[in-house]
Amino acid sequence: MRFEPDLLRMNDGTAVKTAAQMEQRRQELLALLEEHAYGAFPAAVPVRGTIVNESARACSGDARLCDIEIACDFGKESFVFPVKLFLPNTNGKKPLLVLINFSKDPYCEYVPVEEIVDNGFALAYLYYGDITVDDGDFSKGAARFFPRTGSGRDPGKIGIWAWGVSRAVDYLETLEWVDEKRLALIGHSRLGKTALWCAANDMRFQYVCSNDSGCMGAAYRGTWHAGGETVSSIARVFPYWFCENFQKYKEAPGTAPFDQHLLLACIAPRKLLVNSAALDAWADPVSEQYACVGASPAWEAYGKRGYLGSEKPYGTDEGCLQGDIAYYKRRGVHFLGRRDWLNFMAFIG
Ligand code: GTR
Repeated sequence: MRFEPDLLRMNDGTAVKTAAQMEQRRQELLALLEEHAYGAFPAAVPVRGTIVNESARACSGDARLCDIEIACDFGKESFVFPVKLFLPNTNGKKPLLVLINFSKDPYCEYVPVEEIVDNGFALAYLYYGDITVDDGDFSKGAARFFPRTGSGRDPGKIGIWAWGVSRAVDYLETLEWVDEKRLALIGHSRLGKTALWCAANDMRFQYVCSNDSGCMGAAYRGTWHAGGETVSSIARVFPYWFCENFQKYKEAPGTAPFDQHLLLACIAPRKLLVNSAALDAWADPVSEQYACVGASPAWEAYGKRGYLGSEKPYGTDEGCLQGDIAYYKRRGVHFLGRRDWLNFMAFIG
């Protein structure tokens, strides 16, 4: 199968053959996605983290729950947002799962906190609304620190949520128990799109798990299936998730100079798991699988294993967790559930 645009062709036409060339190509892809889709990734600022509250009772006493405030320094003003950290009472380095989620409360239907802790993982929990609101208002939360310039490439909300995740990691990565080789980012749906864009830019994440991220997440548009979300629809309904330039593709989606295998390729050479749900036609599971096939050459160019799964669409509760880019289709609907987490934890190991 041929994937367009050609991942392994540099802007000047040179074929990518080496890891060094792939790294250069990765920079071109990030620039392309900034310009046409997500907007410029907002710059880092100095960050301070403070534990403001601590409980030893989390998960029946198997974990400490730390309420952390992340203060981002914008000169005269700071932007402060909370992170909740579940830290298992085990010795030594621990893998850290960073989750950006929809609920203020981590004890919600999407997060099996006890099971995560029982498996030895620490969990850093961010509520996306604490970074900025999910609408077209750019005067609230972190968004107000990134004034709109009218350049067409001002970050959309996905870019601003992603920036918040990276600022939390500025603090979290300083904690001495963090196993930086197993620092992972997880997001579901629009926050799966956010996780992909964040990790594409933030090389500290060694693992990324996108769950049901769909259109403008992990779904390759060149293989769109009936019932799936389209660029025209997402640009119309959620214009503020993206930069203004993205609006050009609302009427002419076929002219967009990028597709989602290029976003996945920006995660290489690190490890990526694309998780889908069989009954989630809107996120187009089959096209999510194809995007993994299409992105695989980026891993291979880095000398990694790439995608080792099937090219034929998987059935329900099937996939391949081997390889550095993995895909799995679980049974059920659009949801971030226990079985998704079991996959993430098996993948990260
Ligand atoms: C839908 C949107 C999808 C997906 C989802 C979600 O309405 O069309 O792209 O992001 O929301 O985030 O739950």
